[in-house]
Amino acid sequence: PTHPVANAPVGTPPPTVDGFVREFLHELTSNQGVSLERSTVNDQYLALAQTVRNYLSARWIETQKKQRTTRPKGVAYLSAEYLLGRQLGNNLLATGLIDIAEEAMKQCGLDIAVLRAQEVEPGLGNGGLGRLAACFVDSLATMNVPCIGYGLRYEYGIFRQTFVDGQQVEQPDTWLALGCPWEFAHPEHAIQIDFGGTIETYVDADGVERTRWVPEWNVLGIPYNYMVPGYLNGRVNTLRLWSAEATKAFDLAIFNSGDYAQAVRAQTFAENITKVLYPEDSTPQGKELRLQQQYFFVACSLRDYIERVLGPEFDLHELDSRIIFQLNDTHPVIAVPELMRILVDLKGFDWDEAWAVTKKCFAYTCHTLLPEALEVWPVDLLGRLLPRHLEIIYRINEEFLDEVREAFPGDEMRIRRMSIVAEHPARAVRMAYLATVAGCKVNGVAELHSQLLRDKVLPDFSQLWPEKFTNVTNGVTPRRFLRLANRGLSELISSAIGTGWVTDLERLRELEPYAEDAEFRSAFRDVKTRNKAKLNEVLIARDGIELGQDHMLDVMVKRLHEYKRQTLKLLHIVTLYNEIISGRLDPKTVTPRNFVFGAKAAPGYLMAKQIIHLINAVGSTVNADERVGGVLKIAFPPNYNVTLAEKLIPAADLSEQISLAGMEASGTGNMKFQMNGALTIGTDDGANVEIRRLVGDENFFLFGMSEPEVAELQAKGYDPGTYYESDRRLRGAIDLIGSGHFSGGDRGTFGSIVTNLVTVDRFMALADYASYMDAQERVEKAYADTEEWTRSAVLNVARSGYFSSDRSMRDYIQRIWGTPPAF
Ligand code: 26Q
Repeated sequence: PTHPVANAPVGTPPPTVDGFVREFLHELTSNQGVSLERSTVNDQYLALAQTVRNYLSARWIETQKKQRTTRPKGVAYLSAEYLLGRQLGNNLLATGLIDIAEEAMKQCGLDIAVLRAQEVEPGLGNGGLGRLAACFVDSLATMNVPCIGYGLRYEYGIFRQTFVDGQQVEQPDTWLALGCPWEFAHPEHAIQIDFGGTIETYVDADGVERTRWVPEWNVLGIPYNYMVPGYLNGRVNTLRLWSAEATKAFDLAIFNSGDYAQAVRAQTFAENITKVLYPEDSTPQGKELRLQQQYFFVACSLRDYIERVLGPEFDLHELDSRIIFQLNDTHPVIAVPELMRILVDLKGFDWDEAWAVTKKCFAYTCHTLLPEALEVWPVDLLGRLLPRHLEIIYRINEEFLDEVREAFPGDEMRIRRMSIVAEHPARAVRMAYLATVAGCKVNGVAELHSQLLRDKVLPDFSQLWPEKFTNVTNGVTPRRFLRLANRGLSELISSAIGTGWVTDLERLRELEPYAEDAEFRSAFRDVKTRNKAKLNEVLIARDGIELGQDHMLDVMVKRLHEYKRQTLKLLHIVTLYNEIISGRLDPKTVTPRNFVFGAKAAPGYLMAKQIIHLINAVGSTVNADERVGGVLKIAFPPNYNVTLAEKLIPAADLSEQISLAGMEASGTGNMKFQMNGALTIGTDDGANVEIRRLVGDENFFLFGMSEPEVAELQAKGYDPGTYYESDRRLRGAIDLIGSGHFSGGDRGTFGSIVTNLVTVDRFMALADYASYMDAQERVEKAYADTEEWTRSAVLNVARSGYFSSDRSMRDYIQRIWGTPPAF
């Protein structure tokens, strides 16, 4: 093998191809119950996965054994989403078994690529936030930091997107249908979780008045464990996802009443809690089931950590010496009153004691700036589902507001502004405020975002507690998104600077001199060309999509949101098209380009769905128009997911990061593209700011208003109509859409997009249009100079080391967690 094999537990012989073959055939016969000759690809995939799982589980047990003796402080990452992507390739990489497994499969007459393609990725997240959680647990394992990731085992992950007549249609994601070989179910460790009911006060044995919760119903939380292996270091951390089932007690009571059908319904009711991932990633609807999900996983996780990890002997006054709970956005914030309830109601702490502990055990990461994306729970809903928690929140709020009164005497406006409980339009709990009050630290996810968080979203809080606020810029794992997804580039890099970069990405700096090396640049281009060819194969097989040959690959992949401005990208394309068909632009002078989109719209987000329809309509019209001569090709493969990202990103030349400045908290796709040698066309938003600072202006296509300029234009009053009136090309593009040209002559189909753009344009696409078109012209010029472009691309890779999620984890450890690596 060309790669070292992870340290095995003492006494284990090193793996060999023969041994691997034996183990694989054993799994096939004993687990799948089939012979190699009669086995299906799914049997073969499951047996291969099982073989890798066996190898990892030995290390997993070792890791836990060590932890039980050393008792280090660990991280509990609380996240409602983990967008893991396929596991097999990653686990082969982490164990160093890739080459052995490939050879072993070959000896069995199998192609490992076919087996790997059989895996359905666990899509247990919406987008950036869920993928970030997956990158973070990968990095922590690789950096030898003890961590448990806690979350939800949704039976259906993010929906599978299909297009019917260019419109999005959602299908359920049945990721478990063919069996998931990576999970370890532990029904014997089920935890009962209560809901509803009332609270009552009583006098305890010491004559102290106390409160208790008399719940009305409950469910069981069943833990499913997943292994999170570090890269070639023998550590295997745990991801523990909870699945809801009906409790026996619940069933029995109803069975005893003789109503069998009702009892079965009760079961369904319980199982509903983890049935499906909510596909909204902004403007959360205050859905009761969503709150049930949040409390369910958080209550399971706290109980699990306190009772099973720490055990009954542990003195909970010292809780912060053993754990920090990192809140991935506000989704798990109900953990704060839950910990208070455990300490006060169940463990007999007095309030102040409990609050002192709680405040040290939580830290909060915010991932948004959009006001409508801030989670708020109506008081009546919270009171119905979690009456005791609501009461605890009220008390936290009272004491907090007393503190504000003391700091700002007489400032009643401020007190009303800062209250955790909003009074208008309806009484509701502001989860971000609760998280900020309870958290020992609050962080944004890129420098600009953290600044805006302090200044615009939580200004009163940052005045009160300036030292609470910090930044940790996001990162992505170089194992999955470079080493695994781009084997060609990885090998080229390693041939130049060795393999150390995989766990120390700043070493990519050593590539800088190679940007000046014509031979290296040529090899670099060959890698891109091969990645493009592989992408073409995938798109043909997957969707029957044929891209243009020898075209620039321009990619915009991310959730569909108006603030991300897929419409601005469309206006660029439609402008080029309109200029060509009206004879003002000779297609022979246009740089041939493939424009690839990938985007899911939340099912209830109508404008987003219309934009998807428009992208598809423009695509089929432009692709079929002979006047274009094939220089513009638009592709919108459905169901963009982690698996497709791993194919698209390594092939890309140009990365589109074009959100309105001040709207994208960070972006993480932007980092993956840079790492794979795409150049960015982008606004000064989110982590683009840091990307540009690192690669330099000459290696980045900046356009558009800055955040302060956006704020200024907003303040003086924005009128998109003036841009429409005064810019001929812009007007031409918008009018072409409005004319029905892309909708069989029907002006109504995209009428609301056009009207919205010209009259409202909340995210100011028209204001940035001219600047974007300019930047695209600079892109064309730059791309024409192949050697210069490659030089820039190499420098982009060389300067991407900062965006490793290993660095993000170091920053969290230093600035927030105080957890030393446990070597
Ligand atoms: C909340 C309540 C109810 C239903 C759904 C939700 C919900 C679910 C998911 C709200 C938000 C999300 C996801 C947000 C998200 O992905 N944000 C992105 O996080 C990335 C990682 O920090 C950033 O890079 C992106 O800029 C940010 O948009």
